[in-house]
Amino acid sequence: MLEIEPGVRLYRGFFDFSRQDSLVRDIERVIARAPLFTPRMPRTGKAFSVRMTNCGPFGWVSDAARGYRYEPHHPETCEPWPVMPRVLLEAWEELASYPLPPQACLVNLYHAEARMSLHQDRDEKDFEAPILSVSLGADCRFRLGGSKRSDPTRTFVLSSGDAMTLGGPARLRFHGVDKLLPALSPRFASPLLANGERINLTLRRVT
Ligand code: MD6
Ligand code: FE
Repeated sequence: MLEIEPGVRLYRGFFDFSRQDSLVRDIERVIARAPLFTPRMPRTGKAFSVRMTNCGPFGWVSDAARGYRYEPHHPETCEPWPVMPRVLLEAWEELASYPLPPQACLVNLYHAEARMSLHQDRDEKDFEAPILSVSLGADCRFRLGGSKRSDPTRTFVLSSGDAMTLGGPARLRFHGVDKLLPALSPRFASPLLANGERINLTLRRVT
């Protein structure tokens, strides 16, 4: 484990290739039940460049009318989110140091040109629990800032199989994804990752 800064813990290669591959198949099953959707910015309705879905009791959604929030149902199918894959629940038990299980897993699918602008994760009621992030597919340049948007930032690479927790003093730090680095991707059989895409999973406590 590499503690990049207090509360930012990076577990490089936490998932070996065969566990990454089975996790990608788990995510294919999640997407088959809960199709990817394009979230939109509050008020402006500007589309995110990533597509999203969720698994677990709650899912994070966003649209122009009602903004960022957690919902127990998919915004288009109105069905409950699929269950969280067992391997993710086990990773949370091992890495989160938190007595309760995760309540939401946000699935972000990046196409090769997609990005995620600098943000804080603060739609949860519980900031005591960390957020656990898992990366699959293409590498990316991840940007970590401070607790204010204007604070200085630094970047590092996240690769397929890496796990990272943002907790404790780092729980509310700004962060984002500058760009994918598709030349460095491992090969998965999945159509989800056939063209230099990246999947990021973030596990959260919500209530
Ligand atoms: C990403 N990650 O890696 C975006 N949020 O694609 C996040 O937004 C994130 O990595 C909260 C905690 C850890 C993260
Ligand atoms: Fe985030």
